[in-house]
Amino acid sequence: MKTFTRKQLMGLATAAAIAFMPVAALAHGKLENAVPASGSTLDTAPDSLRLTFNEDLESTFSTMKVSDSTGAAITKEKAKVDASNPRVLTIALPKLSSGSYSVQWAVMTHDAHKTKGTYTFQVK
Ligand SMILES: [Cu+2]
Repeated sequence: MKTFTRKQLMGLATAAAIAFMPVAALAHGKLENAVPASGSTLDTAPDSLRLTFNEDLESTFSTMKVSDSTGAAITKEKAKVDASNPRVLTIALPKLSSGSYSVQWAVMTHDAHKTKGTYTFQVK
């Protein structure tokens, strides 16, 4: 087995520290929970979507869009930050027929970090 010199180990530690820095930055505005969940198949169509993040959201810059399998937007209402929990973004959904739906979200947290993501769910 190869043994490392002290200098090599210091170099590795520095490289590891640099490698982890972008990961820490990306942790801002992280989606922690989604209802309906990513990849889920639902027996009953949900009447709203609820996304929970790890930081408080800035409502003006936090949006959600839901599209059907043809890519057509099905949400008419705007996403809202929950009045009782500033980490939660909700949106009302019209009556969904069976099919696959994709959710595109983009949020800005109170410290001005922006993140976005996409996930899908299905209605039986
Ligand atoms: Cu942040």
